Amino acid sequence: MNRRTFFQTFLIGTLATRLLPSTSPAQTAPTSTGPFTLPPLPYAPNALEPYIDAETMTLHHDKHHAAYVNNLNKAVAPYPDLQKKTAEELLQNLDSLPADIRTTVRNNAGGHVNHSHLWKTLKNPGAKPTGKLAKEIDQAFGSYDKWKEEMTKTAMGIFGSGWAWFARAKDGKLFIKAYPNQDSPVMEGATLIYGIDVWEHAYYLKYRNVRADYVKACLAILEMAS
Ligand code: MN3
Repeated sequence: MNRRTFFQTFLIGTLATRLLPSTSPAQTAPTSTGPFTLPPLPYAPNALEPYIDAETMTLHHDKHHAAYVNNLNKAVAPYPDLQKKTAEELLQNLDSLPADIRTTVRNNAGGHVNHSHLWKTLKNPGAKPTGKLAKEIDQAFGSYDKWKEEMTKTAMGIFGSGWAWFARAKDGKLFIKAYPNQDSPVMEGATLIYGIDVWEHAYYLKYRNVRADYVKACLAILEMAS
């Protein structure tokens, strides 16, 4: 680009910026298009305070979860057949995916599915599970307090980034298990019930390095999807 072209481009760019209304569609359009979409948070970002701060919720949902959705859309963009599948179906059939996108789909479909469930299971104040699920927890873990101990132990035992998941296996059995990165019980055909996200992006602004306090906060606002 020569000097004259540069200034012409600069001038046109400047004029265009000034002429465009501030709410132009170009500025509010989603950053990526594709079959997968970011679900809205089902409450205001400050709804979980003081347990989870509004800034963390906003970044976690609007940036981190959005990035998983965008990356998943980019990964399946060259594959029309895969665009028709749900994120859960992709995760349950990783071996059948083209090798060049397998890891990307594992990480980002996992991130999308895990976070989509997470938002639905947080409520301030949280509530103890009731009904059939409460009875099943007592049978499988001894009591709700024992279940909480097991969740805490699992969440605290994860080295690096990952999740502690409480889920129902294909055979109907309840289990608690640690998963690295964005791996998900959904990969094994299990149904998600409640997860604790121990990636530092989920807590570092408020809790810094003290994961134990964050895990305690999570268990105070949990609302199981039964
Ligand atoms: Mn997260």
